[in-house]
Amino acid sequence: MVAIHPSKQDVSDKLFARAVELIPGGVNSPVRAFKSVGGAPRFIRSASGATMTDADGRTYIDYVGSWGPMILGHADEEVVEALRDALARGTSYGAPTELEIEMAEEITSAVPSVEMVRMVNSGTEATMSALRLARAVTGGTRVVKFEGCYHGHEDSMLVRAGSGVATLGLPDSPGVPASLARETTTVPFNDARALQKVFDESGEIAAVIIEPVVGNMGCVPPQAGYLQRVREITREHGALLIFDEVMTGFRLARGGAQELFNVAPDITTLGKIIGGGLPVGAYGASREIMNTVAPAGQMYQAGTLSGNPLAMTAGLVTLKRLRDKTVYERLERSTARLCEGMTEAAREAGVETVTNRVGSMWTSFFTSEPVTNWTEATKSDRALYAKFFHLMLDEGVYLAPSQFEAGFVGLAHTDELIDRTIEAAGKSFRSLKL
Ligand code: KE4
Repeated sequence: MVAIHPSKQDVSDKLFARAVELIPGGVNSPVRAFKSVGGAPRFIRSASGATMTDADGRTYIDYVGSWGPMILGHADEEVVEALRDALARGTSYGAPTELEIEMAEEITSAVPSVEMVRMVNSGTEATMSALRLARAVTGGTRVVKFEGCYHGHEDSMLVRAGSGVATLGLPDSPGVPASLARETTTVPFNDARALQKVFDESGEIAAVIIEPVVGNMGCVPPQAGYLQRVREITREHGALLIFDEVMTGFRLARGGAQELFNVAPDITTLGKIIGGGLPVGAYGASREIMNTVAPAGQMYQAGTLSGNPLAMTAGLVTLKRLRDKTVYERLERSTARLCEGMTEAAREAGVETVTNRVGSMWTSFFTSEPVTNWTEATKSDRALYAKFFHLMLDEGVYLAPSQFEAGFVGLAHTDELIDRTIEAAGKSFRSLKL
């Protein structure tokens, strides 16, 4: 595979100039705009396996993977074939299908704590519904989230830590009512005492929502025993524990982070991988909790395209391929190889990095200190990351366009591609020191 590097990115630049006239910021999701790394985004024309090709004909080894879904690789033959067949039967019925039962069987057989599941169309819908469900079941209104964790763009979650961390939340976006933001408390990740303090000081808490392995401040694993402690505290106080596994579900293990760390949440949210790259989300829990959801129960949630046959088709092919447990051993080995190689390349070049990894999720932080929470993550040198990002892009490697995102390795990342990435990283780290 030879990276083609026309002198400039003419076509992408021209497309971006057109896009910004018609789409806010020229993109349909903010992180795609390269704002935190600078420069104009590459417009992608096609992708296959572990690579993507942009509108200027440049091909990149892709470590974003559509932010997680593409664990099999892009345009997987089996997925494409199954979608081709499904298309001929129509694209959406607005009526139940057997595919949705198969998806529910796949999820409930894989995810230990989920006995029943509802399909939705995005991770945001999944977490929004899970929070409403927790409030419906407990009767409480207050929810707790963690600094640096992202759960989609619904109002209750667009809240930053108020003054004095464990106090009332403040809106983190215009349009979020202060009255609603006050119902969300934010505490540091990997600090069980801070969570305990919230319960000691606050009244009825409906839910604690957490990314069990954080991807959205960059990859930050839970410290030993932390998730077990969060489980104990929530159980002691009758608050529901929501594991937001939109990113970690079927990524870290077939049963997600809850299988890996052997901690059973009350509600699980899923997305990304379960749709094989098509729009999808899901939330699941025990029968008792899920029978609260309409039309079985009173908590209302709905969606025109929920359980869409194309998303179910792509998702089912993907999840069935992940039944092979050796998949996760392969991803563990290849991602360890990548991270060890990049860490060594940085060390040899005299660039300070700290790499966090769990399975095939990873982030290299440009810092010399451990990164175990948001405060420590923000100590990373973002300007240096931005330079590294563009040097790697010029070397034909597409990393996450933000220091505060996780990278993903998929089954299509061969040893040859990983070695090319390590070689590109060596050149890029050395260029940083010039
Ligand atoms: P969506 O609504 O974007 O499908 O899912 C929201 C969401 C919920 N929970 C977790 C743990 C997530 O990581 C996400 C979305 N992840 C981001 C990547 N950091 C999606 C990329 C984007 O926003 O464009």
